[in-house]
Amino acid sequence: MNRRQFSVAALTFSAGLAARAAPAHAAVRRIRVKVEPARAGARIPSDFLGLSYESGELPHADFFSARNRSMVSLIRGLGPNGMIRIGGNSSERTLFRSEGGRDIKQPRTTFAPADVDRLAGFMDAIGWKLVWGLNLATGTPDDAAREAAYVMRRLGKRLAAFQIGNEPDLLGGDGRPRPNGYGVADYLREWRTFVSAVRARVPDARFAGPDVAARIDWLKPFAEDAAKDLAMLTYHYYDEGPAEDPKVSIARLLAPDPAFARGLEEMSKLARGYRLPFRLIETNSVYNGGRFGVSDTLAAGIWGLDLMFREAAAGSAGVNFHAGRHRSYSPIAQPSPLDPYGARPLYHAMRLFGETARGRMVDCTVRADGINVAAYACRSDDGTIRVILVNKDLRQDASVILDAGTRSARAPVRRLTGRGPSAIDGVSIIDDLPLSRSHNTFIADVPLCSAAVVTFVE
Ligand code: BDP
Repeated sequence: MNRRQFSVAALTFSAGLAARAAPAHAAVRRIRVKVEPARAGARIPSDFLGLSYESGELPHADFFSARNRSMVSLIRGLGPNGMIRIGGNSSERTLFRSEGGRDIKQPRTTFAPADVDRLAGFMDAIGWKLVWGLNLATGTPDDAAREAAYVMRRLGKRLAAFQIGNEPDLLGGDGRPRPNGYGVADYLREWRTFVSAVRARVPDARFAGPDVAARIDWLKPFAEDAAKDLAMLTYHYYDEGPAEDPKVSIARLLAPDPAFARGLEEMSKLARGYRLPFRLIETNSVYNGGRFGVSDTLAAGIWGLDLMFREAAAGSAGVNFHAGRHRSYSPIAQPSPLDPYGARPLYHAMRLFGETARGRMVDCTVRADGINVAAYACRSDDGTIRVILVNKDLRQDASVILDAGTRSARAPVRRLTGRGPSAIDGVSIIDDLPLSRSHNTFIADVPLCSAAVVTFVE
């Protein structure tokens, strides 16, 4: 399976949706949600939230810098713990130029010790952990070892793991850095060489991988061989793409993607089997940088909120949204070069997740025939139950009959909302009137393309 096959699956599915398109804005739909607070699932790690950035950003003096105050304060606004991952396609083209570094033509970006020092200041300012991607495609094991040694020296206390290569399942093919047919066995062979070189200089280095774009089937052979060296298993996911494809749309983004569901189930099963955490270390709505009018809208925020809770419910250790100063899918972006960084709808989704996802996920079932609504619940260690209702439908408002399994009489509501699915500005988290109990249930209205978090304090 590769990216193209992912896209084909999504395409077929949305064609099906169009065929049974309802008239615009049908009536409110009643659905039922039932929470079982005693049936606890996965614990949500405090560093679940994450951002992913290109290594190519490292040489830009104004980016990863403690002086980039607007970005620092937005990241801090997401919570005291989280994970920054540095890697992406550009990590396969960068070279660390320490004293004595090779001067080769191939990598397009070089970065220096001073860039790593500046990043260390930035990381201290935000207080998050770090995952660092090393160049497998165009670098040597020796380059990687020198780079790792310096990164460890400056960022060791924050470093969760190194990764070796970005999306190695896409490395092989015509015009690519590896021959056609490059498979997981080839990758593992190279991976081992890199691990040995890095360990020779950084004996206690920890690794994460394999960072696949789509080949979830690489995970098993990889874990089988590498588990003892791994801090976590990682994979990537983009819902739609490429960005230039005219078919990319909000409707397709919000439609369920069965391939994602299968991948997540597989990851979760495998990680449990190897007793390793797993993390969606790079994701976003539309690959090739995102699509303006889709990736920067309320709909993308709703998509991202749903994705995070699905991952949490499946036992994932976290989600890193891929970002960059001008990319349309970036949760934090700079509207134009001299502006401070600002929050996009996806950022508000991350913030709402951070405020809500406490303790453990608990069982929550939704009966929502014919409407695209998801529901999740978690129970914090003090017993507070929070229910997350995500209406991904573009045509129907939902009226949720909610049985939260608690004795609370009143339940405050917070919403992620805006002026409509394609809203870019004015998307925010708002407090709404509390719900009151009637018999054993609460009724929560969740308009199309919005989300509500209902909190039950016993
Ligand atoms: C991913 C790459 C990342 C890209 C992103 C995209 O890892 O470097 O920036 O796709 O296409 O596959 O937006």
